[in-house]
Amino acid sequence: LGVLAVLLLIVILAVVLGLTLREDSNDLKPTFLNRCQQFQVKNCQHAWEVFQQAYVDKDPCNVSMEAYDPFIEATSFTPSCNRMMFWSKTKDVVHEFTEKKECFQTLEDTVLGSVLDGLTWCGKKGSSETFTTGCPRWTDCINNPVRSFWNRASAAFANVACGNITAMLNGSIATPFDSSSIFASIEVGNLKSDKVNNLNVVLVTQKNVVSNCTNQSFENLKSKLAEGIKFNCKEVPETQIQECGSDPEKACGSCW
Ligand code: AVW
Repeated sequence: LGVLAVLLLIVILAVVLGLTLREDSNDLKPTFLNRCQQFQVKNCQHAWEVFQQAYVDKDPCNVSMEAYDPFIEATSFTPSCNRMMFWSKTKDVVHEFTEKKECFQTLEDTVLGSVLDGLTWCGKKGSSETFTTGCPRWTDCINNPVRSFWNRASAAFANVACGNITAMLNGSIATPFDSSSIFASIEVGNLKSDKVNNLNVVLVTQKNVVSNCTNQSFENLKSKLAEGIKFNCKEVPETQIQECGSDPEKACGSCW
């Protein structure tokens, strides 16, 4: 009887472990739903189904930005004017800051960006499943499901931007406004002059300053901005941003 009990225990452990591993290898749906439920969204299950329709049963190198239109509509968000934060090549510093201080909101802090931040997914022709491994990487092909999603979501975020908006760019690289980035190729061109007054660039500098606000790439930025949107730029040390984020006494407007 003792041996039987031990065998039974082993079988149960194996089944539990197997199920856990299975969920780990394909965990997009639970992650999506968990993150979605952190926001006041009425129907996250519906959002998941609309999202999936963009890429399931499709060649993973042939998913267009437009395929996500129904999902973008289903998760429509109200923009917080004067608080919208864009970024390029500053992912860590910007999110560390917006997580600590509620002053600004990036796309990844909204439900639309939050549910998919850091994840990889794709479909396959002839299958109704979502895969999280074996998917094309960012540059493997242009029309991959992840890249098309971020392009589409970024266009939507920029389209509704309003008031004074901020962009954290990287002063430790030679071209802070890089024309191949999403910020340069999608977001700036989608800003509407009847809604956006100012674009305030915060150029994040480290000990080794490579670029300042007179950088040539900002001429390119200004030429891409719709007429009527004013451009400002300020060089701000990364340490100052980190300190301001950690100091609860410091008001949002006085960080830089
Ligand atoms: P970024 P963006 N391989 O820092 O302006 C893999 O250049 O483009 O900023 N992943 C990549 C690659 C690549 N070659 N290029 C970009 N990525 C992914 C949405 C990667 O996850 C917000 F609203 C990287 O961390 C911002 O204003 C991320 O794209 C704007 O778009 C950002 O690349 C930031 O896009």
